[in-house]
Amino acid sequence: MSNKFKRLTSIRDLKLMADVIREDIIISLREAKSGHSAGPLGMADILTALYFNILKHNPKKPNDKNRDRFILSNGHTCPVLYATMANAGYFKKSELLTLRKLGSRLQGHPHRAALPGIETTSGPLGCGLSQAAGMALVFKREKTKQKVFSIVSDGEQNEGNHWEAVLFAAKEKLSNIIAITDRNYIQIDGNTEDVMPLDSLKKKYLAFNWNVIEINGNNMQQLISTLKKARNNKDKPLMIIAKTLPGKGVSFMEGDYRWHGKPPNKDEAQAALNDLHKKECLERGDWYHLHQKLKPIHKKIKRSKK
Ligand SMILES: Cc1ncc(C[n+]2csc(CCOP(=O)(O)OP(=O)(O)O)c2C)c(N)n1
Ligand SMILES: [Mg+2]
Repeated sequence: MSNKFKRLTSIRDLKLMADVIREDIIISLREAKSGHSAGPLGMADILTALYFNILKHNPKKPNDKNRDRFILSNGHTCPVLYATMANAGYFKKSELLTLRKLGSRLQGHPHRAALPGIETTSGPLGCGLSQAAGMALVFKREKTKQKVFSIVSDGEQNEGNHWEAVLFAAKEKLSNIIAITDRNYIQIDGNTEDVMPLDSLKKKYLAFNWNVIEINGNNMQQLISTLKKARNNKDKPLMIIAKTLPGKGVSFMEGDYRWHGKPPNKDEAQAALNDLHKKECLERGDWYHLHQKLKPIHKKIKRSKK
């Protein structure tokens, strides 16, 4: 199975898509008036790399037997998953404005049966890697080629059952698991190293008999080259420790754990969008492209104010 959607191959296009996704996260959270800001913004580059370049998937056939699996274990960060899936073509972008509304398919934590393309229901932390390991074991036994990608957060590694899955995957030599830790050093009410120190995560995974790579999870070039190589991972499961900046792109959210579970209000959302646009201008100097991109976004903002 090949990627049946607009696969983005240039780093520049992938970075632009990640910024569109950040904007969509802000707009959907503003509309929902509840939800998580920091983690999703920090993870936008990882999700973009996966859904627009790395994963074998088909948004029009979400149940295709041969698709790679993607498990979002830290379910509270689903605004980034929904924004990515909408941009990839799983559903219309206008549906992003239904985030967390009664009866919406886009609940505050992902609900597998509600939305085609969501592989597992998540929210209770620490469960995703076990689910990924179960899938990976089946694929290994059936000698099929799919990979199981799973994002786990750093805060959720406070959960004991996460480490049971780490032991199990190593025992079964599940080299078809490509796990990614969103290493943003924050959790619900503090910095990870104050609440429950985790470092050195690298040494821990090596001791548990995993392959380990450490990268900057906000560097698109590194993400793409690492994830491409990861498809050839051998002998042991792989943990990519991706250091990310929580709140990435929004100056007043960056690095601040108080934005873990808080949405922007109307003024904050506008300031956040201004920040994201300013960053694009400074980094790329591409005013024309930016201008074109702003039109639909502004339409959406108007709609969400009604
Ligand atoms: C089993 C379980 N315990 C507690 C929670 C409540 N909870 C929700 S998010 C969170 C913090 C997790 O840390 P992390 O995912 O690193 O936060 P982020 O980086 O997204 O700010 C906690 C404790 C939960 N969802 N599941
Ligand atoms: Mg975290």
